[in-house]
Amino acid sequence: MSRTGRLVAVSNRVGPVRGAAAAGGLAVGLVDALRERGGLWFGWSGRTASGRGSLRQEMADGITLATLDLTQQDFDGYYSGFCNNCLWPLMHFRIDLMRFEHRQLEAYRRVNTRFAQSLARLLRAGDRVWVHDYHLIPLAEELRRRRVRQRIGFFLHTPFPPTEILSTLPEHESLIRALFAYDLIGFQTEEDLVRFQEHIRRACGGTAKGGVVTAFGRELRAGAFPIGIDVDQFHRYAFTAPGNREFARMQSVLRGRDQFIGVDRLDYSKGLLRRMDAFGRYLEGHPKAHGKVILLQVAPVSRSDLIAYRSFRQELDREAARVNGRFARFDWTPVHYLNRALPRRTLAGLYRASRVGIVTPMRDGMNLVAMEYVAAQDPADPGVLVLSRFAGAAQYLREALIVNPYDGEETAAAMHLAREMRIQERRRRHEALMRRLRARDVSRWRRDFLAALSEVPAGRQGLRKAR
Ligand code: GDG
Repeated sequence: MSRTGRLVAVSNRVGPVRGAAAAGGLAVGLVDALRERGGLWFGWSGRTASGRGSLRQEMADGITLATLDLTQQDFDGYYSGFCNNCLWPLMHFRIDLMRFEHRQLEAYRRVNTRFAQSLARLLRAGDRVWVHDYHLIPLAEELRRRRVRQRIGFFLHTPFPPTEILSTLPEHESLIRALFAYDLIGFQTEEDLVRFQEHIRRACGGTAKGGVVTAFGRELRAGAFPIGIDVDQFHRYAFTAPGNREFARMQSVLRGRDQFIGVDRLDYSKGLLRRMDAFGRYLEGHPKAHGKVILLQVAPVSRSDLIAYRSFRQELDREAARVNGRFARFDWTPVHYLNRALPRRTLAGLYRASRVGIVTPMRDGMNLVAMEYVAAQDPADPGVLVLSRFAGAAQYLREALIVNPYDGEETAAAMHLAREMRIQERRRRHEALMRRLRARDVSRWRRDFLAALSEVPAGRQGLRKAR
């Protein structure tokens, strides 16, 4: 491995570098890695422009940010269209919501080609390229066409669907084939890795032994690299200003009431409707909790240009209103529901003030909120995490109360159990969960992935023929 080479990260969006804390776990993890050796971060600027525009480069905190604008047409076809309206539902097993249009797939390919054209010119010998997520599956293939020989790794932040689901996507074969231009592919969990290997065996006539996968006359490495958070940093957020001020403020507002908290982008994969329903069931089954418990749901609006998201939001509004209409009293509103994003440190204080963390996605690659909730707790008097078995995080956070979100009664029962749990049991579970968070934190994620990328046997990267 070249110790001198840069790390080149590529993601759909290039996030802010300063105050990256505001942008969520992934940006924090990447920024640290890029800072270590003066890396490059390449991707979309987040802006649309009338023309194609040219590559913009700027320095921030020792990191080179290289960004491109998208045309409105590319934004609609690539980002809103193929990425968010087709691949995202597919990856979350929601083929009922998947909308496929050939011209959107073309826009997806066009943007990936454009990214590759610009990026290829910026690369130096010895660089390691780390591409993120489903937006950029064809990128390596396009780079290889431009004679890029550096090591290129890919990390999928979402789940990898089973072959029956994946094969509903027209042209899925060309996307999977494109993955074989990477040297290393990382998944969130062993389950995702196994589904990928199964697909290669069953649908592509390939082989998968250990981490070595062959198909289409090519070979790559694949592994599970569960993402984590910066545990100590997040804990600090909850216990220092302004997080601790928000905690105190929340406590005085709660006046002894117990708070359940949910924090999710407003997305159908996050299980918000069924969560509201389960909370209603909990209140129905536990009249003594009336007036004493509230559910705070922070759900910043996302992808609101898509119909699936707009109608989902309306349904959720109705469901929250239904629970409130049914149970509220003049001095108590059970569901507090916000569509605004809050600063990260405020969130930390709110997690700390919450007796129960409710993380019940129907399907989720990992779920960082589950980890943040645990990290923000007071070890002397920690809250309890209720976690869906369909979040990747459930593979690791075994001491949470694991539920099946399709079972409203089970979820309601877990809410009750969590609220009633005795302090010794809460401490025991929290301690164990913190050990797990520390063992798989965000720096281990990037260390393990980059080490595995460096260990890919040297050769003609991406052109390695299967033996
Ligand atoms: C994808 C995968 C995978 C949320 N609301 C606010 C806010 N957030 C932050 C959270 C957390 C992040 O956004 C969300 O991360 P998740 O992991 O929960 O979910 P996705 O956004 O769907 O992320 C997922 C992840 O990638 C990483 O690989 O775990 O499975 O779907 O950090 O705190 N942050 C602020 N205000 C909010 O209101 N500041």
